[in-house]
Amino acid sequence: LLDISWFTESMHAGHPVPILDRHKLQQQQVDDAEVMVFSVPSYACQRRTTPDDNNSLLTDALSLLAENAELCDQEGRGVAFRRAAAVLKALPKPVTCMTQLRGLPCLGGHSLRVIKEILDNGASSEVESMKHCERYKARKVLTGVFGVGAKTADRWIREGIHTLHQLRDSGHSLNRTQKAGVEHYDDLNQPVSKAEADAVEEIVAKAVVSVLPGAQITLTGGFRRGKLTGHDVDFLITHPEEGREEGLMSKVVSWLESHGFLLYQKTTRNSYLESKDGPARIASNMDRFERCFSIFKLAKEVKRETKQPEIQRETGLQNTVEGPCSVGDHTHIQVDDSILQTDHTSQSQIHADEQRSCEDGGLKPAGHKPWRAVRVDLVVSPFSQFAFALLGWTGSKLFERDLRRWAGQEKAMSLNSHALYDNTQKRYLKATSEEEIFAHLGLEFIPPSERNA
Ligand code: DCT
Ligand code: MG
Repeated sequence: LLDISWFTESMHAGHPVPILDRHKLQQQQVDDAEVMVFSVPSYACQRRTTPDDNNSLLTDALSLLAENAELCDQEGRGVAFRRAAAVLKALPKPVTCMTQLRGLPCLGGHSLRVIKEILDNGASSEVESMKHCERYKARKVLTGVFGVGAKTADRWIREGIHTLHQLRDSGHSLNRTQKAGVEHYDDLNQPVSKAEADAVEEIVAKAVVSVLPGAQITLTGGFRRGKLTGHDVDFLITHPEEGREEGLMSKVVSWLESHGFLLYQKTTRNSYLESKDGPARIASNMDRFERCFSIFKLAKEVKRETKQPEIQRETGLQNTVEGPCSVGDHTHIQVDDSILQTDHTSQSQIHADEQRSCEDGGLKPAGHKPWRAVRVDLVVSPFSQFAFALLGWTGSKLFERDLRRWAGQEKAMSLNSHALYDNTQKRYLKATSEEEIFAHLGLEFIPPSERNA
């Protein structure tokens, strides 16, 4: 842990340090042995970051600054604060003094000032004043509406709209997504629990197997990384026979709609077949899979066992995942009709109760409605791209960003959620598991539960 490579690298920019200097430096570090100096690699995809955080006071502050930068449409500043927070999140112990941070990567002047102030005074004045800033609060409220981004929020704020009431009174016409966002505002801003994610998984599994036996669904996103809550639930769907997945999404969506599980859905069709440049040459980070952004209507009191005897899980294509996220990593669905009996009952109960509940447009207390709205993302991938899609959709966002950066800067490769292209060999590198992709990239395999950068 008394790693001085940071010093030699930064001071000598790649030139070897005379051996004597190295000894002197090492000795100096040993003299300060009371202070544990941390060392972490600079790419998030080289680090193991569990969902635990030993430095949440610092990382919360930096994440808030990142969020504010993103809300102001300043992506570069946002990423810089996200990187600083991620480095601190990877540390094995709480930081107690600035000396421990010497030479850590990704800590810029601004982040270091914020950290120092928190270590000295317990809080950052910048972060505290930001939290109370009217503009920040308005941005947060308005971008909290599903379908409203930073630009739209800012336009409204310039017109004096700071709250949902003011938005309603403004007479602005909202698009279909934003209307759903306002209507289910409170529910969608309430974190989704793992139990709720499991309940959604059961429903999606039933839908998928009903319309295409043999299809497989995998819980991705934060829940696959072992997080206990999330802002949505993400799923990847595929079928082992390439081509069978075509047309699957619309059937799944129809099934879910006809069973009363969807409050909102918007499906974007896949566009990889239109790409003439090949799957790895996509300019934007957005992938081209068929995707459904949806809002589920989830019964609040789901009378289910927490174990899921109806669903047989098997591991095939994917990794063996260690830790808390191994459950549900890959679901091969064979569902007994009994769970749907429960679902039917709860859904019809919901419809009955609904008649009595008042529609409030998301602006009145939700009352005692027996369901809650949950954001769910469904993605369909052809089997040959599944490992890349799984890696891309597991996250975290910073882990993914750094995987792509590592591929480009260190390996002359292009990685996205469809493929890996080797620019030197001028060919695609195939993979049927995440492990193979890490191996192609010359990286130690990091399991999902340690990708929480
Ligand atoms: N993703 C990505 N780049 C983006 C958006 C998403 O690489 N711009 C990947 C990484 C995570 C995954 O898709 C799912 O996205 P989110 O649901 O937004 O992230 P999450 O980690 O699941 O976060 P949460 O737990 O809040 O849902
Ligand atoms: Mg998610």
